[in-house]
Amino acid sequence: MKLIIQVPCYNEENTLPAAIEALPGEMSGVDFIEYLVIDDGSQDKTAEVARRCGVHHVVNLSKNQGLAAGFMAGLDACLQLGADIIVNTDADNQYCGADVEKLVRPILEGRADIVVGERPIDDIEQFSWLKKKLQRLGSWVVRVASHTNIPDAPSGFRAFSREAAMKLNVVSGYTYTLETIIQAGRKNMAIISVPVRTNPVSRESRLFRSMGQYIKQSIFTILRIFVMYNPLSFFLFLGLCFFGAGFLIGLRFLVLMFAYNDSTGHVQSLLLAVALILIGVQTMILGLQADLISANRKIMEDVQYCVRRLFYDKKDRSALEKDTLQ
Ligand SMILES: Nc1nc2c(ncn2[C@@H]2O[C@H](COP(=O)(O)OP(=O)(O)O)[C@@H](O)[C@H]2O)c(=O)[nH]1
Ligand SMILES: [Mg+2]
Repeated sequence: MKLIIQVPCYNEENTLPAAIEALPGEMSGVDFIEYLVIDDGSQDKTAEVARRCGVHHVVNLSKNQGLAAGFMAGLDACLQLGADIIVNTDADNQYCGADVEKLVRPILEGRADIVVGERPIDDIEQFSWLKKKLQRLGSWVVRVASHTNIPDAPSGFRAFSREAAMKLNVVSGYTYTLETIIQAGRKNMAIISVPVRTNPVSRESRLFRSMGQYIKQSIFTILRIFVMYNPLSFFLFLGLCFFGAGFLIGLRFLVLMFAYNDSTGHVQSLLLAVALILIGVQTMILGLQADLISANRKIMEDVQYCVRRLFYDKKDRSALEKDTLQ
């Protein structure tokens, strides 16, 4: 059983040593623990510091690609290195390294495919009231969209089984945290949450430079996730709103014309009614098209999973074939 703990990094030379130091070196039920750092085009000495701290693998991305791409590059490397379990943690030592075991245990016991660490958000003094509320709102939207009950969706402290890591796929360039939970829920993976401890915040967030940016990104991400994973209901709802408004305005026109014999004027409202009804119908058709695209996406994801299995488990497969032939 091999556990690889991956740490996505962007200019983390100052906090990385403390984060690595806190990680466990051994664990019951695990034969090997290795650390992997993703150096996402850092301008400082992140990679050098990582090696000095005893990190076993460093994935170098020559240009900064953002956290989601860094996370996926890490997963890819861990799978290639034969990890049975992959843990993701932050380089700012935000999460308590000793709690890695709490994340890994349910996977070792076969109770979960993905385990998300739940931070005591209300007790984190450095998080503003607004940030706490936005995190709660984001988590709620993710719970609704994913049909899971993960209380802390933006948490980056999590563990994945090899099988789960092979099924994941992140489209958003900005964050992987919300999208992966939704995929896990939709693909019927066993995803659970365990409470974890956090350390005091050691520096400002690298992901959000200001509250305005945080709000903008959160709303955009949540909206995008909703449209991406529920296109039919989203566009049908939107289309029905337009259609309903057009219908009511059109009805008013007809009532005025037939019940009150008022056929003068009201051309503007008739035009508005027709335009709204047309927009409504078009939007609903868009929903059907988006639904077809999302069905295609599911097929593509299945194909991608098969390709990954063939690619990553080639060695296991040839061993298996040898066994069967003998
Ligand atoms: N690969 C990659 N990782 C990043 C980037 N920006 C931040 N990170 C890493 O993502 C993790 C979370 O960042 P952090 O600033 O602590 O965000 P917060 O905890 O959500 O406020 C840390 O390990 C960062 O080094 C980036 O552009 N690329
Ligand atoms: Mg952090």
